[in-house]
Amino acid sequence: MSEEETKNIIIKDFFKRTVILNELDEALKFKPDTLIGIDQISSEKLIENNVKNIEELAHLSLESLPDIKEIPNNVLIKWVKIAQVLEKAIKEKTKTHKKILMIGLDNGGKTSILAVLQDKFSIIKSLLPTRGVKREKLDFFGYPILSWDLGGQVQYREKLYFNRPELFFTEADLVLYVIDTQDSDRFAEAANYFREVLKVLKELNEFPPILVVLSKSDQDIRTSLEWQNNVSAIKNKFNNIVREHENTSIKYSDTTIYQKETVLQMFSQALKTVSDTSEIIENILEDFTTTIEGKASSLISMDGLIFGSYTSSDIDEALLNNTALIMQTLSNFHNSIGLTREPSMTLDFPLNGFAIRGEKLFEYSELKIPVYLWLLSNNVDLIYEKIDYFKLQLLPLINLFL
Ligand SMILES: Nc1nc2c(ncn2[C@@H]2O[C@H](COP(=O)(O)OP(=O)(O)OP(=O)(O)O)[C@@H](O)[C@H]2O)c(=O)[nH]1
Ligand SMILES: [Mg+2]
Repeated sequence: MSEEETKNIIIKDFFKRTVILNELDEALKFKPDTLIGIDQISSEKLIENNVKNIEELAHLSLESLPDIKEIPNNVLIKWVKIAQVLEKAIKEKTKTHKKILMIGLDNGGKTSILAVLQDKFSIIKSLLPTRGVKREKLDFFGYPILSWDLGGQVQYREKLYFNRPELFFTEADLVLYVIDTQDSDRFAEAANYFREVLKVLKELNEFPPILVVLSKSDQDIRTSLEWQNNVSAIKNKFNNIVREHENTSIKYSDTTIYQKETVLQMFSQALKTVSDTSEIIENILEDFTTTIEGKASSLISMDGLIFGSYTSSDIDEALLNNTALIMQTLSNFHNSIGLTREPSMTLDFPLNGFAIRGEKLFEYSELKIPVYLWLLSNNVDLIYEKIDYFKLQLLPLINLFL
C-alpha cells in the first residue's frame, strides 16, 4: 500500500461511516458532526458560533474558546485537539522518522536498554562499549523510529560530539539521558556531561524533551537505603542543573534490563511526550473510566507501548500497567506456541475486591499489532457497555500517535 493510501485509511477512521471522503483536502471543509464523537446538535451550536467546519474548529484558540452553553469546555477542548491533529495529518505529506538520542556516560546501560527493547536479550552479555555513534532504525511499536546511541567513552564525548555538535544534537525529537544508579562514584561526572549537553542544545537552539533514565534499578536493590539515597542524590544534582536553564524541564524514569516491562514503561512515558495524540487518548480514557466507574484504564499495544493511561491513583496505574504488560508477555508466549490469541483476558483478585480485564480493540499499522484496552475495576463487565463507542474514537488516534 502506498503512503498516500495508508494515510487515506487512517484519516477515514476519524469520520462517521456515512461520510464519503474522496479528496483528503476537502475533509477539512466538512461540518463538525461528520467527525466521530460530535453529535448533530453540538455541531449546529458550533456553526451558530461561526465554527462552520473542521478547519475552523482546529483554528480555535484554546485560550479563548467560545462559551457555548450546550458544550462543556473540556469536551470542546478535546474536539479542537482532534481537529488539529487531523489538519496536521492531512497537510503533512510524509511521515518522517522520529529521532531519539541516547546519551550518558560509558557503561551506563544505553545499548543494553535498546537491546531489551528489541528482545535481543542474548547479545547483552557480550556487548562491548559503543564506538562512536550507532544509528539504528527500530522495528518495534509499528512506528518509524531512528535511535542514535552515542557511545559514552570520554574520547567520543570530548573529541567527537562537542567538536561537531551540529552533527549529533540537532533535530532530536527526544533525548534519553541514561545514568547508572548504582555507580555513585560517577554521579558528578554524569551531571557534568549532562550540563554540557544542555549547554550545547541551547547553543544550537534545540529544546527536545528530555527523560532522565535511572538505569540499573534492579529489583533486589530498589528497597535498599543506598539505592534510594543514590536516586535522591541524582535528582538533586540534575534538578539544580535544569534550574540554570530556561525552556528546559526533565522527567525521570527507572529501568532495569532484568524486567522488560520497566524498559517498556520508560519508553512509553518518553514517547508520550513526543506524541501528537497521547493527550487526547488520555482524555478519552478518562471519559471512559469515569463513565463505567472503573479505577484505572490503559491502552497498550501487544508489543508493550502504553499509548495512555487514566487513573486517580498512581498505585492503581502501576498495578494495572504492570499486570497488563505481564499478561501480554504471557499472551505472546501462548501465541508463539500456536495457541489462539484470546480477545479478552481477565484476572480476578477477590480478596482485594477488584479484577483486571484486557479487551482487544483493534490491530494497527502494517504490522497488525493488536491493541488491548485494560481496565481495573470492581465490575469489569461494565467494560462492554461503552466499549464500542470509545473504540471508534481511539482507533484513528492510535494510528497518528507518532
Ligand atoms: N545490573 C544491571 N546491569 C546493567 C543494566 N543495564 C546494563 N547493565 C550492564 O552495564 C554494562 C554496560 O552496559 P552498556 O549497555 O554497554 O552501556 P552503554 O551505556 O551502552 O556504554 P557505552 O556504549 O560505553 O556508552 C553491561 O555490562 C551491562 O550488562 C541493568 O539494568 N542492571
Ligand atoms: Mg553502548
